[in-house]
Amino acid sequence: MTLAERLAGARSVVVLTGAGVSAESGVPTFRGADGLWRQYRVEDLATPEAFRRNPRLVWEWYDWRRQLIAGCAPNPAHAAIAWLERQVPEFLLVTQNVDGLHRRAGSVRMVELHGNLWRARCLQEGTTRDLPDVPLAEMPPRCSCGGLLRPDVVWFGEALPPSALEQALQAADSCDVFLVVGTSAAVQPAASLPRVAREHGAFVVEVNLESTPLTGIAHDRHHGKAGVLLPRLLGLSPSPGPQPLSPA
Ligand code: BV8
Repeated sequence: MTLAERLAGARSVVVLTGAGVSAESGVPTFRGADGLWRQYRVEDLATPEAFRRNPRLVWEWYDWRRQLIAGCAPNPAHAAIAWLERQVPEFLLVTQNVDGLHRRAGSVRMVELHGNLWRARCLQEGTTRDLPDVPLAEMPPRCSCGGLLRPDVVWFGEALPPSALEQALQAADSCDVFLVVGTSAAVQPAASLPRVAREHGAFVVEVNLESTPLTGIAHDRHHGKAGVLLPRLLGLSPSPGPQPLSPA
C-alpha cells in the first residue's frame, strides 16, 4: 500500500515537522552543515540564562533570523502538508519550527511546540504582541509598561506550552498515521511523539534527508528533500518516470 493510499483511508493523521521542512525555503536548519547553531553555541543564545545575561545579543540573533525568514516563502513541503490537512477527517500538524511558514502556507489545525519568533512577550505583563518584519527600532525592545520584551519561543530548560504539548500527545496517541518530516529528533519532548504514536499502533513514516534516531521505529522511510518527496508521496506531483537516457 502506498503512503497516498494509506492516507486516503486514514481517519486521523498527525504530522511532526522540524527545521528540515523549511530548509528549501532558505531557512537554515539548526544542526546541519549550514546550521544556525554552527556559528553560535546554543547555550549562548536560546536559554533564559543567556537572555538574562545579554538580552541585546539574544534579540540581535532573533532579529537577524526574522529578517532572513521575512525573505523566505513556504515551499512545496509546507503546501503539501496544508493540502493533506484538508483531505483527512482528523488532522494535526505539530511543528517545532518557530518561523511561521506553515501558517503562511495555509495550515490551520496546528500547534507550535516551541513558539513563534514573530511574537514577543512582556516579562512584566505576560502579554504577547506581533513583531514587524523590519529591524526593531529599540534593542532590546520594551513593552509600553516599561517591562522587557522577550521572543515568544521556548528556550532550552523551559517548559513547552502545556496546551500545545497536551494536544500533540493526545493526537499522537490516537492517530492512524504519523508522518515525521525534517527533524533530527535531537530535542525532547518533541522527539518522543513518534514513539508514542508507534506504541499505540500508528503507521509511522519518516521523510528526511538522512537517517535519524527515529528511522529505526518508522515503518516506512523516505530519504531525500521534503519539498520534492512530500508532493510525490502524497500523489500531488508525478513520480519521476524512467529518466530519458542522456544523449550519447
Ligand atoms: C524541556 C526554539 C523541561 C527556540 C528550540 C538530555 C536528554 C533529553 C532531553 C534533555 C537533556 N538535557 C536537556 C534536555 C531537554 C532539552 C533537550 O531536548 N535538549 C537536547 C538538545 C538534548 N529540551 C528542552 O529543554 C525543552 N524543554 O525539556 O523542559 C521542563 C519541564 C517543566 C518545567 C521546566 C522545564 C525545550 C526544547 C525547546 C528548545 N527550543 N527552539 C529557537 O528556535 O530559537 S529547539 C530547536 O531545535 C528548534 O525548535 C528546532 O526545531 C528543534 C529541533 O531541531 P530540528 O527541527 O530537528 O532541526 P535540526 O537542524 O536539528 O534537524 C533538521 C533535520 O532536517 C535534519 O535531520 C536534516 O537532515 C533534515 N533536513 C535538512 N534539510 C532537509 C531535511 N529533511 C528533508 N528535506 C530537507 N530539504
